[in-house]
Amino acid sequence: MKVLLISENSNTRLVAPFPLGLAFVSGSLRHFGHEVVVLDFMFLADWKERLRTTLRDFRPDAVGLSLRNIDNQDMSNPIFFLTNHLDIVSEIRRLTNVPVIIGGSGFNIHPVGCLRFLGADLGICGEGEAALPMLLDALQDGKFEKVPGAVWKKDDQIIINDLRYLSGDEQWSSPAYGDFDVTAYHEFSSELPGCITVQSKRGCHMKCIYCSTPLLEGKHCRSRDLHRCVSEMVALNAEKNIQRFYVVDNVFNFPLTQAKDFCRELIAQDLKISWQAILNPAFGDEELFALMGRSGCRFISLGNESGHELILRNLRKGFTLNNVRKAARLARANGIKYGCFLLFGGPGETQETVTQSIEFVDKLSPDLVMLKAGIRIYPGTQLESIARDEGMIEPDEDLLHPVFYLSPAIREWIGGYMKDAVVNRRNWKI
Ligand code: B12
Ligand code: SF4
Repeated sequence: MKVLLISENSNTRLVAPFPLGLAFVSGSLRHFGHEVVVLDFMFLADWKERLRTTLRDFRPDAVGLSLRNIDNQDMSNPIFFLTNHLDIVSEIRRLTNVPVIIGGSGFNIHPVGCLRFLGADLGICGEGEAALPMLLDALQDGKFEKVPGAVWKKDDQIIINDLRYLSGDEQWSSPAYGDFDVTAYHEFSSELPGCITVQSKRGCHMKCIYCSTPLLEGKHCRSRDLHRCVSEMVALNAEKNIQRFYVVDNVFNFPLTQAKDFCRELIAQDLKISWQAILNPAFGDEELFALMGRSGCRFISLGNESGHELILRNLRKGFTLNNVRKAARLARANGIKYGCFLLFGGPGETQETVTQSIEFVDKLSPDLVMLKAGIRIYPGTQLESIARDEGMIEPDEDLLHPVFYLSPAIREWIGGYMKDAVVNRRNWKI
């Protein structure tokens, strides 16, 4: 089949994120023998014109649209991106009547709400590599019930099929980096320097109360073939001179052996590159940090969210302040810069826990600190149950539009406090 794949994201806040998910999907469709054209809106001056000419020239049998962000997760200035996505779907509809299939990390947050809001035909919730080719087959016979993660309409109802996770490397083809302008992503500097993303595993076994990732990617880590993953970096470096990489794994340092093997693979290649990743301070020993430093890791996000033990427990982060201190010390000792992200306002947060968090992070002296107040409530999470039990959200609220949990004890005070906190602290941002 001829499939047009579209990456809608043109948000460059913090960074222009490389659309890795769509690159995986594109690689897989090609593997299954489909003809693919990719349209990436990130750097396009006039997406409407490009969409029009591509649909006219390519004449696809289906359009796959990848939605990365449905909102900006920012309570102080919430932006709901689905309104822009609706413009895109409407424009596709105006130009062609082939099926429009939606997927992507934003879509996964609220598949039914997104499908209804956008008036699209079909979607895939979860991983698209195996499911999209199956959905394309089902377009012929209408047997959507067989497609894992398919989101489809039956009479007036929207049905979501059970997800199935990719298990072996034979199902998990390499991302089609060549379908995208990797150089443009690499050279584009926003608040953070440009980089190209890679992924060595999916899933997360942690239980953070506000996070929907384990519901979508599964509660167990599934590792890719590390040699293949590193080979992708080698090829990007050799062919496109890509030097900065971002490992998007939810928790790079778990399982520990897999993280060490990834570093060893990189060291064996002796590349002149740098990379960064998101770590959970609970895991990691001296050997891991030494290997990370030797293999070119130059920045980690410590993902600590709070600097107060009670709040870490309430958020079920699974680590302690001592773990954070140790991770920061080992990072520093191995030439790795580190950033902390403080997410204020969770259950039990008070003015005292906020100020103690700030004092804790001050002592760590990170290279970057980001502050945010209010936790986006995602459907199906424990935070949703807490917010409902506390009457913080209306019974009929479906959480498609951004709704935030903010502890009443800091509601009036936190905005001004955060503004003051960043004034005299270098590298601190809201
Ligand atoms: C790494 C990451 C970042 C990094 C990005 C670094 C970089 N250079 O790219 C940083 C920290 C900078 C970041 C920033 C932000 N992020 Co972020 N990020 C992630 C994270 C952890 C991984 C994304 C990723 O690359 N995944 C790997 C790929 C392979 O997976 P995937 O994209 O989901 O693709 C699969 C499926 O979705 C599907 N699929 C994808 N496209 C398509 C298309 C079709 C047609 C089909 C059928 C299937 C399909 O198949 C793919 C392969 O299996 C996700 C959480 C998560 N676990 O998904 C959040 C996530 C994407 N981020 C999110 C958000 C909100 C943001 C920010 C807005 C936060 C902020 N307030 O600043 C910014 C926005 C940045 C921007 N300019 O757009 C949200 C988006 C949902 C939402 N609320 O709208 C997520 C889902 C986190 C969450 N649960 O809230 N992020
Ligand atoms: S460690 Fe990260 S991905 Fe895993 S549950 Fe917590 S916030 Fe989500």
